[in-house]
Amino acid sequence: MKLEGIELRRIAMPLVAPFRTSFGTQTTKDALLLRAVTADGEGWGECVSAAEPLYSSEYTDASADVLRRFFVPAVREVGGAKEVGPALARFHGHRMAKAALEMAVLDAELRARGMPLSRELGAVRDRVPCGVSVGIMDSIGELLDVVGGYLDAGYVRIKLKIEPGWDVEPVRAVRERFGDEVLLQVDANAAYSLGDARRLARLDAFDLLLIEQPLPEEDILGHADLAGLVETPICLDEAITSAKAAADAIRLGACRIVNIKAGRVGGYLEARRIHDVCQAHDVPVWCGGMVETGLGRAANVALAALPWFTLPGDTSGSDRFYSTDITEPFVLADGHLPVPSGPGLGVAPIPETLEAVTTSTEWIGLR
Ligand code: OSB
Ligand code: MG
Repeated sequence: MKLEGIELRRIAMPLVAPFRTSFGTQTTKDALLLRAVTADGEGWGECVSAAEPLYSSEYTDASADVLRRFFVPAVREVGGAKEVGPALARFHGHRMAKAALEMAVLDAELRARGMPLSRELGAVRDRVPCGVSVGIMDSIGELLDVVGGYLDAGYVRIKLKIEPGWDVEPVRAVRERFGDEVLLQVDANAAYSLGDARRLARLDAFDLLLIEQPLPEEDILGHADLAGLVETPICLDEAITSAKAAADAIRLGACRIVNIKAGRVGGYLEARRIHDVCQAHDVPVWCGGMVETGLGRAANVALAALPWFTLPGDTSGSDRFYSTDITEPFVLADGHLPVPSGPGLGVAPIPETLEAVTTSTEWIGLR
């Protein structure tokens, strides 16, 4: 495989409804797509960084900048996706940009080989059960309406975003309305401190699957301490930046469950290594989401089909966020999404739809 160049493409897509988390409210998706062009065809990557550095230190303009200045030139000679990570290893951070570049090269390579991403990663399922991430609402009544709609749509697991002041009461209300059978979990996006342990322990009464990332990204030991103060399993998201970070967090007792997001950890190949590390330690994993378009969604569904993804992921249907996706939409059937079976991602942007949401393009030639 020889890379001829990478196209960077910025797109803007409205969300069907504002998505509020403890770190902010998102109303549009301002995304960066990569198109890897090779002599044998092309491949697509999606960078999951957001417009502002609120979830992590990365943000879209910075991802585009580091790609054009450093990462794309550094992969000029790579012969395949496996070489992308090593070629970028000397550069610190910017894992979302690294992941997007690796994804584009991987898609191009697999398409050329006629190999589906799911099979390349080691998937064992042809469909995956789907959960949905539910934002913070203005009222409990509104929350119950939204959760009821998702349950009617077939979602098999509900994740409630929480923050101080929006935690015990919404969880109680959802349990009271929809019953104890619903698989339910919460995600704090680092909004708490160890001093909130007694508050978080009140969630133990509601039989939650997990509490996701209650404390700041760097606070591994804090999570280990918190794990001794609450019964609900702690799951880490932001803190798990690599397979090594996952192994360390597990050894320190900071988490009993891991959320795997390929973008956060530098790519789908590192995501698979985290899957393997967690399986070796008997720590369940599930596939997180970053409000992806159909491109990232396709790759997430492929990843979620690996054997140790034993909990439903944030692999919701396209219509969770978008009225029109840039690929054929992912549509829930009986609470599941089908794993694409075509080569590479198995999906590609629909040219007219992509054009309609594109705000700029830039070609970085390598020959
Ligand atoms: O913490 O899991 C998170 C979305 C954006 C940034 C961070 C997170 C999320 C989600 C998942 O909750 C949303 C999705 O389904 O893509
Ligand atoms: Mg999270």
